[in-house]
Amino acid sequence: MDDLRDKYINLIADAADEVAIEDLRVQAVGKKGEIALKMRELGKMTPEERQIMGPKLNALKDEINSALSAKKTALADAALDERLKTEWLDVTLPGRGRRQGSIHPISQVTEEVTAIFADMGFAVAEGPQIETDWYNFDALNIPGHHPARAEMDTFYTHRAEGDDRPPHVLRTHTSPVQIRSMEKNGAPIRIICPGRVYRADYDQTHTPMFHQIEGLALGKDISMANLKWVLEEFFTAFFGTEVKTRFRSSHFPFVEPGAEVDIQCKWENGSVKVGEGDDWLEVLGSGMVHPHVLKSGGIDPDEYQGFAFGIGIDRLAMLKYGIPDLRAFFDSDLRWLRHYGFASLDQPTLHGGLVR
Ligand code: 2U9
Repeated sequence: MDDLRDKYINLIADAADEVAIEDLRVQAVGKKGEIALKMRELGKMTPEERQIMGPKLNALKDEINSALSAKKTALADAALDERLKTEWLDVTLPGRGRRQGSIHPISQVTEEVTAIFADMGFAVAEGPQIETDWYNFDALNIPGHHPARAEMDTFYTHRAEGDDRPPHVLRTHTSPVQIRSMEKNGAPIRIICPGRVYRADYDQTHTPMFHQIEGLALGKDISMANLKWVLEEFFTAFFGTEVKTRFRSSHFPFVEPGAEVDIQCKWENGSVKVGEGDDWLEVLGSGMVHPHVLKSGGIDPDEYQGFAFGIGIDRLAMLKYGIPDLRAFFDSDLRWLRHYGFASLDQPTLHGGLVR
């Protein structure tokens, strides 16, 4: 019994890993292990011998089991110590930088412009980019023969052969949105319509897709004076400095009278500064909505009248943020986007300030 005990206690002490411990367990105290064999021999003994040997064998079995489990714990602890020595990390190291996207100047300026007009009570309206020729032209007092249709370099969709219906167009301005809004909500109304528009033109100052914001305010007592106040209020908030405007009489089929609007500026070393000097820069078209257009939108021109205006977002962005070439806006060049883009958590707002 003592030999058996010494043998297993020594073997357990020398075991190198958990596999060896398991082998020893099977060999010593398993169902067919050495202790079990000895237990079987009890049957051949006299009752007196059995009374002595039985408890001794049980005690030996308990002792070996305890030694096995103590060694198992010691081995697991040692393995953990070993892992902790090699597998560690320095939580004080700086993190790996993640590349962040940026807000495109057009999105930025659209947000700025809508915030300013929202403050003056204008809601935002949107509509489809593919329009019928009625919404894009006829409803806006531009009939089929009108030269303005040709001047707009319109993109037409294709009709199947034998289909004589007029083709759809890519909207050349966001004005159809205002017609749809008039139809849907009637007057009074105060909306701005930002969005993409399309004209077949491409050079340093024109891209076939660009962005406009148009505004419409209809009521029973709205005049050009209101238009002038709203626009001056807008430019002053947008450029962060008092901006004078100059209205020049002009013609657009959808307004009567019509006016082009210039803002006060100064040229300095080839770049333009808004809100100072005595030069003028044309930025906007506007006027009192033509009675034909009001009728197209289902509004009685004897009851309501109001103003409308249109402005290019891309041009506004170039002016405010000193961006030289319009075409680069749509090249998706990451270097350009990083340079001219805005941090998503650093968006100018009306309350936080629109100008840095
Ligand atoms: C309705 C009635 C009238 C919107 C107007 C202009 C004049 C205009 C240009 C400015 C720069 C287009 O992006 S641009 O090239 N826009 O000159 N826009 S009046 O008149 C409307 C619109 C909708 C129902």
